[in-house]
Amino acid sequence: MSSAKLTYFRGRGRAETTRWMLAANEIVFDNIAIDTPEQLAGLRASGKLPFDQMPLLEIDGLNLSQSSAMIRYLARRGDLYGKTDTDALWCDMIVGAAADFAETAIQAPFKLNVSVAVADMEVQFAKFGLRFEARIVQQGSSCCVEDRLTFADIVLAEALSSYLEWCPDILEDTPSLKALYLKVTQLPGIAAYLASELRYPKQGADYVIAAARVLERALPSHMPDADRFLTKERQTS
Ligand SMILES: N[C@@H](CCC(=O)N[C@@H](CS)C(=O)NCC(=O)O)C(=O)O
Repeated sequence: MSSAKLTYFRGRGRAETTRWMLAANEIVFDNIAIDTPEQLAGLRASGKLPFDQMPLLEIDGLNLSQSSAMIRYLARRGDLYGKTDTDALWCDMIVGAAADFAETAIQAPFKLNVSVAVADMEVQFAKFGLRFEARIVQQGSSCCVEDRLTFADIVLAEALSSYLEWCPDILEDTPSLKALYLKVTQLPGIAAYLASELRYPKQGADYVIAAARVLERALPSHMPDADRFLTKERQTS
């Protein structure tokens, strides 16, 4: 049985699509949480981060950087990239759109309040949701590409899972998108992952604070003591 290590903050963020892809492939993995600037410095000093950024996926003797590369590696490994070059192109286009769509959910906990976050997500759903729905209807299946499960379905379902946490009724008028979401979340590997301790909870202020602490960055300006993690030099410059 293959196993992997995924190093990131103690939360979903930009590591979550990779977790879903590992789960879809039924690859056993551990979350390695980075909680302090010192741990991040140690990780950077290890030479495993070619661009000094997390997440890091250690698998098959490789150190993978860039979440977009990780999900494609796992898609090829699990035969989840479609059958033809045209299928693969559609996977890439849908995954690109899903990443734009998901970004609003990733940014939600950084927003001024829940109303602002939900309003932003509704706008983004109006832009992308109906187009995803039309694409699935056109395939005549509950898949994004032909009638075959691909990583486009998995990455899209991951984004939808966050939207649903903020806007529980959002899929009520898009039955095909809802069917895709249900199909993916019922895959054995994904269902087991979602029920496990590996799945971090919905992201909130705790995650925003933890990431700012590790990166020694300012918090969003509406949060109290927003500069608390900035080093002295950065506070005065
Ligand atoms: N495109 C990259 C973005 C990675 C990224 O921005 N990582 C952040 C944490 S979420 C980071 O490590 N920032 C520190 C830095 O850029 O130096 C990916 O998706 O993996």
